[in-house]
Amino acid sequence: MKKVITYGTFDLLHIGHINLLRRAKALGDYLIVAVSTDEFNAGKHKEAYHSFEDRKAILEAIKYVDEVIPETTWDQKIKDVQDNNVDVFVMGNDWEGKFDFLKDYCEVVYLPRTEGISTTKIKNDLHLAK
Ligand code: C2G
Repeated sequence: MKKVITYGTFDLLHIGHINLLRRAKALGDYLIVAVSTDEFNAGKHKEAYHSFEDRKAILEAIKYVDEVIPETTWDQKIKDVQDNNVDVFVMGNDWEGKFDFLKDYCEVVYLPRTEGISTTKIKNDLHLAK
């Protein structure tokens, strides 16, 4: 069984997230998503609208996703890859090159981002909505 892993906040779920998850799953048979905890997000200077528990439950409801684990630190990736026998690590290409150190442990794939959508854009557009 070919196992794939990806990481992210996945707040205000949108088509960019779904495209990423669909394409990540297509690279194997089993997709693990490590979703950022609220505390970890604070470290990314991000404050998610949905709580960790809700973002986890939302991801678990997506047919491409087989398992959701917490992302609590930047440096858990090697251990996650080893502990879960992961074959492929996938991220959107806004992270191009940032996780190449994982190439010693698994395949590393950066996928093109979906243009024109982001959680930040949604928040800004809603804020401007009258
Ligand atoms: N994404 C995408 N297209 C978009 C928006 C996001 O392909 N229009 C991808 C991102 O590249 C990422 C995933 O969807 O691979 C999740 O995006 P975020 O929730 O913004 O994740 P991020 O804050 O980048 O956290 O350790 C890694 C970090 O946890 C990644």
